[in-house]
Amino acid sequence: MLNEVDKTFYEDNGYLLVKGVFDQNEVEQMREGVDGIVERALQAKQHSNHAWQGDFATPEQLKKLVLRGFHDVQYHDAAFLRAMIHPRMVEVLTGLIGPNVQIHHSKMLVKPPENGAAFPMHQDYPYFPYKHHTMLAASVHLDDADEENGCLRVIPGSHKQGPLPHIGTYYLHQKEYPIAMGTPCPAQAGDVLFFNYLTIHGSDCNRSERTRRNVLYQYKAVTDEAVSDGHVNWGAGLMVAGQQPDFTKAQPRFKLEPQEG
Ligand SMILES: O=C(O)CCC(=O)C(=O)O
Repeated sequence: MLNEVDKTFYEDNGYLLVKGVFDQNEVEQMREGVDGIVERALQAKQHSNHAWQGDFATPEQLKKLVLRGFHDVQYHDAAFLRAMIHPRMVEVLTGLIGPNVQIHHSKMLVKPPENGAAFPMHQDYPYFPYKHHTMLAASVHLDDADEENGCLRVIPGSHKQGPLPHIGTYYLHQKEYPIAMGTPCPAQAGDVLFFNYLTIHGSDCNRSERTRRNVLYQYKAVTDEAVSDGHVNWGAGLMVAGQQPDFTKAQPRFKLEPQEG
């Protein structure tokens, strides 16, 4: 599925759109998965708005914007575990990262019609910095996305600048990096946009009458080591492709403690 041209494109630009990684049936299972999580969150009264805050929009605009987002979706629905280790996904991952690949975490995001929240331009690096920068996002499209419903945007080649100083809640200064500066990456349901965690990216509000649903997986090379990681997740380090070459590192770096209830 991945040829040398694709690999060179990713190396040069820091992103790659791969068409049709998931078929209609797989997309449908994930849509049901996302809708089920939102419904169960509502029942559990954990349906809060996850729209990013900051000075990239006026306080009035921010009040209206809505984002439904939850982490580690493979613990909610098996469709997301199947997608995480899907042979077509793994084929691309091994082409871009190398033979030994681990999951770091996953999340889903739903931008509802008309007021689906924007993501100011940022790198993912500050959230979970690693030494060798192998981390990449695989954003699985569950709906067709275009500029109108707030598709992802990237700044091609920006990963080559290395880590950049981010402000406050981890986004880049919007005067220097307005969302409009990003190249829109329209995609269809079933397509996956792969982008390195140093690639500057973001997305505009959903101004359409259509929902935009995505599931995003972060993967890394097994040999890449955390500089620091505030992003502790169940399941981080599961092998998605190849082997863990160091027996002593197969255990999570985190201590598990039982919780009340
Ligand atoms: O999918 C999007 O619109 C942006 C997601 C994003 O930037 C992120 O989760 O870091």
